[in-house]
Amino acid sequence: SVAVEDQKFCLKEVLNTFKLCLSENKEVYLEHYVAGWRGLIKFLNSLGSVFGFISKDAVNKIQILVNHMNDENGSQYVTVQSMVKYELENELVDLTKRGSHPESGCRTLLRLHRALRWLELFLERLRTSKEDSKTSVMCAEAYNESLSQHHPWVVRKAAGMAFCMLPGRLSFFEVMNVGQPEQVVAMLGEALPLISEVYQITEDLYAQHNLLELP
Ligand code: 1Q0
Repeated sequence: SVAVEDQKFCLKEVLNTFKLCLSENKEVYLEHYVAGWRGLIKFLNSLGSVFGFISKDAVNKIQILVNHMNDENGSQYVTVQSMVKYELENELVDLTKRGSHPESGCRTLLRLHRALRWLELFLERLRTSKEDSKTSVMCAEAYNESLSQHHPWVVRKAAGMAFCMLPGRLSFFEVMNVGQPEQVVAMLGEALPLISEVYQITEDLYAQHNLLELP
């Protein structure tokens, strides 16, 4: 039925949300950014409960952003650019150490932004992988090159153990629900430039405002 189909992860769907993320003047819409992550979390959840601690944190971060979007100042949370401007101008961000704004949009989005770099690296590896490539290795390499630098030892350890539980390349491709491996590779080739662009625009914005190390 339609309802069941809706529950199923579909890479194309995620691709579409990342397409919607960028406005004409290259601002990042929070609504679609969040929707993109929702789709990815759906995928993660379908891989099993060992990834629960990861999806739980991601869901929590998304919820913080959605709450900002829904509260009375929601109109300031339309794009990442407007969010950054609003929170900085109104001193709603803890800049050097954790204080009275532990759930600022800026620090919360930064965590997802760093994870987006992991995703970019991982998907690029998947795209260029060979039949005998191991998803766990590709995932760990991508993680070590990006997100792991922001995680304490215990988290790195737990993440490393979870990666070992990833399904093999072919079943991984099947869960993406796109079709034959060649089609998955083609779609990844289409998705990656979009994800990279969203990442780079956010990265530049955060760098420009000195927000890349928010506590
Ligand atoms: C497929 C395997 C997924 C592996 C995801 C790699 C990320 C590992 C991260 C593990 C850490 C999670 C525990 C919590 C960490 C927090 O301390 C940390 C910092 O936040 P804070 O508030 O303490 O300062 N949080 C984070 O770093 C955010 C991590 C968010 C990770 C979101 C991952 C969503 C995964 C999506 C799966 C995508 C599958 C890719 C293939 C799909 C094809 C398009």
